[in-house]
Amino acid sequence: MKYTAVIFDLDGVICSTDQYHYLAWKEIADNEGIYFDEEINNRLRGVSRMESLEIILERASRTYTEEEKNAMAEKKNDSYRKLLEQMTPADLPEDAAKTLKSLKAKGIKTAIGSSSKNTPVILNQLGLNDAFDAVSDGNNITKSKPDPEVFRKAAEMLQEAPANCLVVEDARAGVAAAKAGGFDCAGIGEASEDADTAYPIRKISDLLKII
Ligand code: B16
Ligand code: MG
Repeated sequence: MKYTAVIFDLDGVICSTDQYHYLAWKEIADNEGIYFDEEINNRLRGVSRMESLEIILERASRTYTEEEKNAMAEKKNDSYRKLLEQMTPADLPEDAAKTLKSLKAKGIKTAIGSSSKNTPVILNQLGLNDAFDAVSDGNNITKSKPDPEVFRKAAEMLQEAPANCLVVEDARAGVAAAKAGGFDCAGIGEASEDADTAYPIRKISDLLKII
């Protein structure tokens, strides 16, 4: 067996909360008259909330105080949390559910490696509270992707060396984080086109052909 553990990114890999991030940021940008589109949104994947705001503000016509920025980030998070309330276990794609089950049956350890501080809320909404052997997220890191901290902490929790863990990502920042931490990476969506992605995949169950 090439890998003994899989570390999953959350937004854009296990679930489609990336769309909710987009809608919540779009509302903030529109209120301020700041240009924002899907291409800019792609740069926010895997990046922390405050760093995401800084990327959005690159297109702003004025500068914002720290107080204003904190208020905008809080407002975005409130809208985002409201959107998360609609999520139910039915929003867990069947392909992801099936893959998690198969990995467990093969004795492969699984973890979450997400930049999101809302990870516990999302896992709860999806009925995945006890689905992973470890959860490393925005609440236990000081630097977000492309820094490898979130994946290193996940590997530590699993008591596995990075070389034994496969990271699954949808974001270029996440692929860079995996590389910096010494992890091989399977990339889905935009991350499948990244030169540092060892295994481009189309769907999560493609992992079962790699492991
Ligand atoms: P929050 P991931 C990331 O999650 C998202 O991709 C990114 O867009 C977001 O800004 C970040 O979480 C922080 O999220 O505001 O909920 O703390 O892709 O690393 O699972
Ligand atoms: Mg992601």
